[in-house]
Amino acid sequence: MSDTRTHNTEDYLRMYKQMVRIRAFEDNANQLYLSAKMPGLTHMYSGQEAVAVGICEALTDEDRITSTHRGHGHCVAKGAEFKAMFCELLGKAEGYCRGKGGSMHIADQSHGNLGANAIVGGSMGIATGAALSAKHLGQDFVTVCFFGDGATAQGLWYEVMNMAALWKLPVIYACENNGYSEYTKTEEIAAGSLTARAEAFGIEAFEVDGQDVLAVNDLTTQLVERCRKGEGPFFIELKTYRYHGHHVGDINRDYYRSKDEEAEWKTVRDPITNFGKWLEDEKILSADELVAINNEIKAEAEAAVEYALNAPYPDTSEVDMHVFAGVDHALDYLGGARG
Ligand SMILES: Cc1ncc(C[n+]2csc(CCOP(=O)(O)OP(=O)(O)O)c2C)c(N)n1
Ligand SMILES: [Mg+2]
Repeated sequence: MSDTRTHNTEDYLRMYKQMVRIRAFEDNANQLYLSAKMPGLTHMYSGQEAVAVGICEALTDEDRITSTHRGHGHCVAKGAEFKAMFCELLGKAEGYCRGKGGSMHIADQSHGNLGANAIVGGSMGIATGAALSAKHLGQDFVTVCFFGDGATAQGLWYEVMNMAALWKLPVIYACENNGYSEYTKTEEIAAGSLTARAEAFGIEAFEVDGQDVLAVNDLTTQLVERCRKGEGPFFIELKTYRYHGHHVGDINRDYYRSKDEEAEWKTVRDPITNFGKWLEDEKILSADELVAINNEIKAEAEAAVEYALNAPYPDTSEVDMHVFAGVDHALDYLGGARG
């Protein structure tokens, strides 16, 4: 673990807890899906916790993020509550999007989370637009755009990087390179280095170990401060790994990645175990305290699942609520032809 910035015990504790909370959330979401209690599809964030937590810990509630199809970790790290998240996954009325978004479309505006997006690369324009609006309105919030390595194949990224660099927008493009796009290794589809692509637009680019929460946090803190001074945009490539298959039902992963590779990331490179060990070595937390935190969070997640399972579905009268910008807009859009 690298720790070049001064954190206090509270900071360390919050970062550790947030990583454990993401893992606990995903373990429960996985179980819900496997026991056929959850509709739709979901993509687990387990293994990538240090990225979301290291980055979001450097942001305020006013700072914005945009997220991806693998976005539960971003939501939790940016302050979302378990109950409303599980309700959203289960299509319940108390979900963040009143149950209409599901796993891949959670937004939480109260914490600056502009939303996840099932369209790979889809949030790049939204993040850049948010940064453009901040600049024009003289607001000093920063936007972090999370996306995967596969999304760097989308033409939109090159369009928004050009604009962001020209107009010096306060946006950080954070690429979570987990080594795979669905079932294909990144090195089989991406020529050259990702940082060089950002540098071609004159954007300062960085690579960081995405399993080291302190390294991620340290770098992001510096870049957020620089963004606020008008020195953005920036690009960060975070090397990480997803523990599950591409999605929860992906049973083919034995064919595209080896068990040895998986085992190495899940043991010696695990971001939570390593941070826990470091906290113990530095005498910040004892082994017993770490176990107590884990148990407490596990219980919190299980109680939230129970709550969501028993929560009501939205009333059918809400079926077209929040689907369009407004009923008048919807009628215009439909040419007034709604019966
Ligand atoms: C525009 C678009 N093309 C294809 C897909 C299908 N798809 C969903 S996830 C994914 C791979 C994304 O890989 P990456 O960006 O590396 O994210 P990761 O799944 O590894 O987190 C693809 C191709 C999609 N959802 N949207
Ligand atoms: Mg990927």
